[in-house]
Amino acid sequence: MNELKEEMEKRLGCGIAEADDKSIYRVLLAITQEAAAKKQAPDTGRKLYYVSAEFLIGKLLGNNLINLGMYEEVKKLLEENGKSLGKIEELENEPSLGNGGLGRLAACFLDSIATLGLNGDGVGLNYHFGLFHQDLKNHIQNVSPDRWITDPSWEVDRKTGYDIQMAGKTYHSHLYDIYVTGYEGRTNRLHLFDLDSVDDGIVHDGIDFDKTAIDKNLTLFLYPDDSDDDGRKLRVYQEYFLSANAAHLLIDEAKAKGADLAELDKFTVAQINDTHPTMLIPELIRQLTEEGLDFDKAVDVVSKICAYTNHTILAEALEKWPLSYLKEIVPQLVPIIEILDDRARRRTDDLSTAIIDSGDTVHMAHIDLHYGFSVNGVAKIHTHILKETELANFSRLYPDKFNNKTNGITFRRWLIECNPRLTALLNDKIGTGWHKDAQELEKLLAFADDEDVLKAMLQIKEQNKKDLADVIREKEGVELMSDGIFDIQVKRLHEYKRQQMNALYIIHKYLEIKAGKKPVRPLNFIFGAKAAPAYIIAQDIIHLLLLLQTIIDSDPDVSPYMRLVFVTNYNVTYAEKLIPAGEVSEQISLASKEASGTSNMKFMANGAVTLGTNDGANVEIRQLVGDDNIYSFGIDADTVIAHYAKADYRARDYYEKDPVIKEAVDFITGPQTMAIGDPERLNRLKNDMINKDWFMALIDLKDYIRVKDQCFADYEDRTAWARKMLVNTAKSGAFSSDRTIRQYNEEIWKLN
Ligand code: 26Q
Repeated sequence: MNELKEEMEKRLGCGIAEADDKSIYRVLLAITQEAAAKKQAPDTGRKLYYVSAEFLIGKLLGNNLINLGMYEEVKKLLEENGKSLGKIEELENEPSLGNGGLGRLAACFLDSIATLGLNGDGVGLNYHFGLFHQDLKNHIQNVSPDRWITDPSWEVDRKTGYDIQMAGKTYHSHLYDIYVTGYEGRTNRLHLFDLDSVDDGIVHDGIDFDKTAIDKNLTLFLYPDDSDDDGRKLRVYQEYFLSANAAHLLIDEAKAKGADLAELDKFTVAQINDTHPTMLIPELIRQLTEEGLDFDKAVDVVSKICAYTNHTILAEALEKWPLSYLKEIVPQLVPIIEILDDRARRRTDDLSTAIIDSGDTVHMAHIDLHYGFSVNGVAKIHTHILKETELANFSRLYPDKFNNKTNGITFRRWLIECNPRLTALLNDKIGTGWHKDAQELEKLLAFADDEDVLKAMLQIKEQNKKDLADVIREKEGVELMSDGIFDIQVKRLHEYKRQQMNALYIIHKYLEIKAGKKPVRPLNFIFGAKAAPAYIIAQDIIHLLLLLQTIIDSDPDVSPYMRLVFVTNYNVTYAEKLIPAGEVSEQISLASKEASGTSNMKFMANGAVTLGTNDGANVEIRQLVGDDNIYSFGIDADTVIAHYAKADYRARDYYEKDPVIKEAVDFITGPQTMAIGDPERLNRLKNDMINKDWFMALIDLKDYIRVKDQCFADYEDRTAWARKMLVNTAKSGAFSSDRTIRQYNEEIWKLN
């Protein structure tokens, strides 16, 4: 303690009590960086490269202090000097270098790789603007750029880079590293490639910019999911820039270890995170042939190095590029991709597995599937659907490549850091072994009938709810009812995730209250979500939710019994405040559509009870906790898939035949919403629900209402509810990303 105090004061040039928060942040950042640097380990043996277009790492100070074992000491020292570590942490901008689940998963994986002491780095892009900033005015989402890099920065300038050829021009990349600290483990790196000529000044009108000035915009923005056509070529530039830099880096590092490139697989393994870095495969082949390997040998060795993770079965999210784009931007890859296509065609008569189809479209996933040595889904049901349905043609061809790796989360950030109260209780009751072996959380089951522990769990939740209510009062100007239930749905806004179905439930409750049927306890419905700017129906759903917030708030008959708040700019930092306060975790995607979900795991660990469909990792949560400790509803994945196959789902039948459904849907364009909302948006949304409803919200609505009502009723038996909370936390260890990473390593990477 004294040592730390002296060190800080020396750097501050004054006493801690006299220093301002900004200076303290600067000094803590420097001390943390030095401590992290000391824990780097030599690059020996095989090394993993986790190549991803997204790393949603979140703020680093608190997380690094915890992982380096310095958090408590720093916190105490600051407190003694009248300073708050929490306040100082707020000074850091969140690096939002990801859209959602896929990017956050990559960040949890880096934490676990370092914690387990594995030799593995991340490779990504140094976007100047992370995921856009959202604000909500006039019941509409407005977006603005999120400039996150500030001085001081966590980035270490490596003062090195590579020449990358695109569209006949040479671009010189510039590498920055961020240290990745393991929990009581080693320090690895996240390598982020950038381009010096990128110009932040070309952004205008929100997040618009000239999409053709590649030298100025290449690494300017993280691409929002489902973005518009205009940016598609820029996306190809970004993907090649990422892949080519990754290829250079891993070849260079292998050479530095004295590798014979013909045996590169002995030194290197690359995990391709979704199709975004798929060009790594042809580019590695290209670079290896430039290094003197013959083509067949290059194909052979690359096929032993690259493994692919699939994160979605939504057809529209599987990347396909017109061959003409690739001819324009990466002509050097086209002959290679053509040969790869030709060879793949010789392996089978099945034209559906071709890389370049008859319309000259390049199917990126098909490159991974033919030339990767492993293909994994991210939850049992997801992998099953990939094998049996979406990728059945490939699993017949390559049955041994397919494997499942159910996603996980790091308990360091998603329990120790975000929920200190529950952490203290757990440490007290079952020790601290769970920090590194989350399965030890099962020890908590011994307290399932211990009244004191159950009471403590309820009390902690109450306190966390009050904390969240304070945050929401300050940030959103909304007063939640802390004595009521906190029901939370936070995730990207997408039709398949069905925030619109949750909205229909809320309308139904509103109408019940108006008709005199009051809930026994106040209900707080909390939403957080960003919608891709070009995704119109998603914007319409946000509009509806914001209108409902206003309507409920201004209705004195209803507002004493329920509240709705849509929080602004949902991100990792906000999630860390929301998740510890969650009581009902809304995981209501249409069965078969959510590959895994990971917020379901975070809520579970923090003692929320899942209200969910049999989709993604919800299925595994249900198996673990048992039917008494989860609320499941809705049609199953097989039924959904059969409806799509037969094209026999007609939303209108549900709307017309069931007065409860009709009443809720009609409310969307009723007088109350139309008086304050945008008729075009509301009409479009209602028409879509009746005439299309591609994600079948109306099929599941009645069952959802029934089970959600049951869930709220059961909440009244406080002891029984506390036991559900306890079982959820106790069983959540199965979803530690340490477990996931151990499985990746044992079955795919085989690092020594
Ligand atoms: C594609 C083309 C052009 C521009 C953007 C994109 C793009 C960007 C992001 C496509 C997809 C994404 C993100 C996908 C994603 O986050 N998937 C989620 O991955 C999680 C981790 O495996 C799962 O838990 C979620 O179920 C899955 O939705």
